[in-house]
Amino acid sequence: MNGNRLIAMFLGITASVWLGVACADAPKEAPTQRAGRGGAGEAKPLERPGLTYLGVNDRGYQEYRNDRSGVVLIRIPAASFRMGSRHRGPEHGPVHRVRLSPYLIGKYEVTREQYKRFAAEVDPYELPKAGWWKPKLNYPVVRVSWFEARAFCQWAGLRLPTEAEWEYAAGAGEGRPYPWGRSHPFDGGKIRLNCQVEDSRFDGYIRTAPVGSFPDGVSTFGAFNMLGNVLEWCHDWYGPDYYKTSPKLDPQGAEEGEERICRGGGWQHPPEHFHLGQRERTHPDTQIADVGFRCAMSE
Ligand SMILES: [Ca+2]
Repeated sequence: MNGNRLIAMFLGITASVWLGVACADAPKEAPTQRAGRGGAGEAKPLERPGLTYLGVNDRGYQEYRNDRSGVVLIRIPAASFRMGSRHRGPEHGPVHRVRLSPYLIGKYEVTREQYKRFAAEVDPYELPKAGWWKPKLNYPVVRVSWFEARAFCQWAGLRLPTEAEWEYAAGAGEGRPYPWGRSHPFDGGKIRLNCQVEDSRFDGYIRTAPVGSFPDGVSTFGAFNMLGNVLEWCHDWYGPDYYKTSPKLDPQGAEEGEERICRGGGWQHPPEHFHLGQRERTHPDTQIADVGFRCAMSE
């Protein structure tokens, strides 16, 4: 399976340093670097046909339901952050500043139930067989190509996230290796992601896990399974030098290419594989057992 997949991994830490300048009249509080935290929760809710406002989540961000698909979306404020990794080879850098317009991103990976709803309405799509095991409908859909993932999103009135949107939704631009912070995925007796270890039942699941599993691994914005469970297709073509030339505002990926970006690592990867700066890529026709997707939309 790994033979037909070209994977680039990058482990590294994107350190961003905030420099404050003290002066006599300045407030004593340490400035926060948690970009946008709570900001979306206080904003006036969006009013869009087919989008139902669900309220503010426990992280302070607004959530919505896409009525056609049932996909739950988190509203992410406009942001400026440092994207990429400086420690894992030239393809994954340079670390560069990116600005994002406000957007919404799936709280969970798209489920088999949601994909089944799409496949029932749109020919010629079918709910893929998971393969040698039979996950329930609340598990992430896998074995879907980039084209199938895009077709689902278009049916729902949504789209795939860009790589930049994915990275910011996962890490909030805080320069840390994991959505939850800096602790190793298994520190403190917790298991924060679904991955592959020698004892395949260690994290409770031999293969994929239901979406919304591993609540200790949730992101700043309240998104689940950004790392682990299934890799997630992004919109972008992969280009080895793209980070050197990408536009600062809302980068969309290379103009052309042979592989599409997917992010976040999957259940077949070992714990040391996971890092928010890690990029992976594969041919858009690929249908494999650890690649799924989540949706996004522009605000
Ligand atoms: Ca995932």
